[in-house]
Amino acid sequence: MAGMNVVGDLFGAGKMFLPQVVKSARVMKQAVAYLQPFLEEEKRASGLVEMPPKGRILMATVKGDVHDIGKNIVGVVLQCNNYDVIDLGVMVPAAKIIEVAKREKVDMIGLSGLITPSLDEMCFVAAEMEREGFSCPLLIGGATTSKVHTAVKISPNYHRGQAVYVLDASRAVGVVSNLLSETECEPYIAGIRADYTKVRTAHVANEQRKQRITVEAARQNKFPINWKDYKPVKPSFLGPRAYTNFDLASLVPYIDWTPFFQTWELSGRYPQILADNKVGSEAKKLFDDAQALLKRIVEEKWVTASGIVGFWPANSVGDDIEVYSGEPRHTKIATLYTLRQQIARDPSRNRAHTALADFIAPKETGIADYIGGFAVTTGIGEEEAIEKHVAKTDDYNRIMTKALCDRLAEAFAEAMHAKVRRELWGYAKGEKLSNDDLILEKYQGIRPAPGYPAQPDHTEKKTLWTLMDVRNKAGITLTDSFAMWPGAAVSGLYFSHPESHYFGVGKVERDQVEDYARRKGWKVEEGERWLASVLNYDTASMTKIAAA
Ligand code: B12
Repeated sequence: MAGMNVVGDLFGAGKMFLPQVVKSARVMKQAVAYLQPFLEEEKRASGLVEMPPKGRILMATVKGDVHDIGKNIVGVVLQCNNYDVIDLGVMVPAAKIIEVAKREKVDMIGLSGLITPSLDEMCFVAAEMEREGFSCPLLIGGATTSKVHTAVKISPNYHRGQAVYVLDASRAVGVVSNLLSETECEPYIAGIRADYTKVRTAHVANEQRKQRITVEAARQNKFPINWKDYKPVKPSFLGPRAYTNFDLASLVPYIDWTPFFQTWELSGRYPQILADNKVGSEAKKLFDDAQALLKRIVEEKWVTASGIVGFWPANSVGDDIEVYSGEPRHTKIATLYTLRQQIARDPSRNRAHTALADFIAPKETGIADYIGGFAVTTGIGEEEAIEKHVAKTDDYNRIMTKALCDRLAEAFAEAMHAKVRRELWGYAKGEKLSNDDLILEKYQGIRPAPGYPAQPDHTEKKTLWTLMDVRNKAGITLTDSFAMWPGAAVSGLYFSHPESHYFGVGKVERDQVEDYARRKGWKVEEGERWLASVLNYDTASMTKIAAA
């Protein structure tokens, strides 16, 4: 245990890398598991008292969210530093967090979330902690969280205690030890409060500076495509087609390894990272371990790759995309809703205010255009495989398996997109691109995902699920917050037009939210809830939570 404290200190000081820490934790856990009965016996015989943990921390991925790889990493790092971690797993409702926190008398609560709807849920947990009289610190982490959101939205819901944003695993121990230190805690929290007040002020000033134009004006400046001479390619089939047992081995060449190293906090692009002066040697060991495990996952079929793709006749009507059952286009079977950029720009720069609908031929052109959709996962069997093949004490391989399944999911999306372009839709039959070019997205057409910057509304996944019966045909379900289960999953739309491209909608104004809500059959508050992360204004509902 004392050895682990050294490991923890070295990691905190930037002298050890995350994979080394997690591997050290594995040695410690395995040694402790072996020694436990002897230690107990010795303790009993000699009356020795065990060194108590430095503090007890409850961690949970919030309700509706499924990803826990980052939270697991933080948990291991904290355990290395002799903190007692109670991990409630994923999709944990606020009531359960509150109940366990009270029962276990924890010193701190840590929340994690990957997708934007989780940000609202975190505000709710903070408000519930306030209501229940908690005053312990609340740690906030996960890919979708930020210092600004923690300061502006979460903190004001929790006056009795302090919400603290933690960027990554390497900061976790420093933050926790300050918060639990008798002498440091008060000045540390005072520092955070002062910092967050500044962040809030800067945020308001920043938002006011970023002027938006009306949605009507933005529509007048849509992305211009000359439809006159354009003849869309008809996909080789219409409707959905499932691929329930896709060849795992064929996905491996499509893996983009750079994000894999990011997961392990080793920064640099693959393959250069393997020869990097600072992290190269650790990156190489990590990569070798990953290759060995990946080989087992693929050869022993630890997981099943299951996916579905579909194509439909489609035309745009304003900012909506109408999806039809077939030709002639009499029966509309769905509408896909898109959001439009509203940022005020220098008119001389002549840049459009784009919405995804701009990439589909408008209905009035009479052009027979098409749209595609997909949902893929490589997470079926993941949990079971980890339980079966990896020891409970082996955090390194447990985290590694999850990281590899996530990489395979992204690779599946990439492989399927290539198959769609070259064969299933077939609008780029002669395409020949290297893996590097694929990563650089040098192909024709895009596959934006609900939740990504071009379509920040996660609820749009529901339409895809209905159109393709994704739940039954591909085995992927949606949570209350529209996260996908299994977690290693990606879904989105296919656009084929050569000028279609990725962009960020950015912040939107109330006029567009009202219009979007009306089109989707929502109350405005519902629109504000699902678009919370891209609103250019503060909503009454959030102010209410903050004031509660
Ligand atoms: C890799 C990745 C994926 C992978 C795996 C995700 C994962 N590992 O959880 C896959 C391909 C499966 C994926 C899928 C999706 N993704 Co994704 N993905 C990413 C990406 C590129 C990196 C995330 C990651 O794994 N980081 C590494 C891990 C270790 O970091 P981490 O989870 O953030 O954790 C660290 C810290 O946050 C912190 N931390 C985390 N939790 C906690 C808790 C506490 C208490 C503390 C103290 C600290 C702490 O410490 C951790 C370790 O350092 C991000 C973009 C980015 N750069 O962040 C987008 C991103 C997270 N994805 C996003 C989206 C939208 C999706 C999808 C919805 C897309 C879609 N429609 O298919 C799906 C959702 C999947 C689902 N199941 O529902 C958005 C989310 C924001 C949003 N708009 O909602 C992002 C931000 C991309 C973007 N810019 O839009 N994704």
